[in-house]
Amino acid sequence: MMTERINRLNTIATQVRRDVVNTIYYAGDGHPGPSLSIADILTALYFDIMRLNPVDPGWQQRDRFILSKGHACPMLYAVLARRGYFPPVELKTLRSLGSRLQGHPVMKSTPGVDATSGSLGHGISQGCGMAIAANRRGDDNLVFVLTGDGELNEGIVWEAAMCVAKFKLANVIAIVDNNGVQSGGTVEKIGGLVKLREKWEAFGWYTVEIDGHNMEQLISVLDNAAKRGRASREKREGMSIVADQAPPHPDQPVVFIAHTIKGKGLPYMEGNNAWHKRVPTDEEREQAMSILGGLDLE
Ligand SMILES: Cc1ncc(C[n+]2csc(CCOP(=O)(O)OP(=O)(O)O)c2C)c(N)n1
Repeated sequence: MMTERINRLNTIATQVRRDVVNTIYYAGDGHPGPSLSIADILTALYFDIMRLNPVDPGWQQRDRFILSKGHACPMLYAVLARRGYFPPVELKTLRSLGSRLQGHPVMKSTPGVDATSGSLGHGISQGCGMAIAANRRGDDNLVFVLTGDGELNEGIVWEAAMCVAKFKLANVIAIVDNNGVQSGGTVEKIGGLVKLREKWEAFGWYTVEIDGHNMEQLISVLDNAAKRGRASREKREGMSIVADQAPPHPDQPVVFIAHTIKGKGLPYMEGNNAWHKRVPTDEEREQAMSILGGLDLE
């Protein structure tokens, strides 16, 4: 049963990787490396973990997802299309005038997009507001926020992280796409971002390091975090996230530091930052198709 579930999700992750290559190829612009980095995380969320209704994207009880590193939206669009929010063929319109699929996510344009992003740094802050609103309404929906690691150079991230912990927003689940690289080089060299785990812990968050490409691990920890996030404070007591770590305090928000590889899935892109923002040539696209298989955008 578990194997079937993992195999199904891994097949979808491969399909959406293929979609991203095609989408950026047709658009003639976009960010393939940052998108492939988050394929497995988004597949786990949208096809297994989140409470959603693609037929009614504005459903109030839905879980929210904020792609704080908005430049990776080709992957968000691919996942939304395959999940049924709009036809996959529409992915071909990425970045064209009048398209619902702009180069960075726009919540009022695209069905399924919960937050406008692109200017880095704002996702945790947006999530903080959405989580407070859910609590005030008495809803048990969750707010997932995915940030880049280079993005954590933005000061507002830490101000917002402090607020989420202060307001005891256990309904926020953050994931850091910790691929170690940003547009201009390594994250450590550019912003001096070190001791990430200790930083989040110091800001009051329960911090778990995971392999962001291991589907089995992803769904296990995200499932635990989601069940905990929906539970009452009383029931959260003692609910654990991973076997080898003590459970969080019932008031703590959870952050996953997901170790990932930029460009994951295509060996010629993996760890090569030239693919931060670049369009595949005809040959490179063909090569990607032969590695990833699956369906075209139609
Ligand atoms: C406020 C702001 N500053 C700069 C940029 C330009 N920018 C786009 S992507 C990027 C790098 C982001 O790095 P990271 O968060 O590690 O994401 P990844 O490259 O892994 O996708 C930068 C600086 C931006 N979009 N917003």
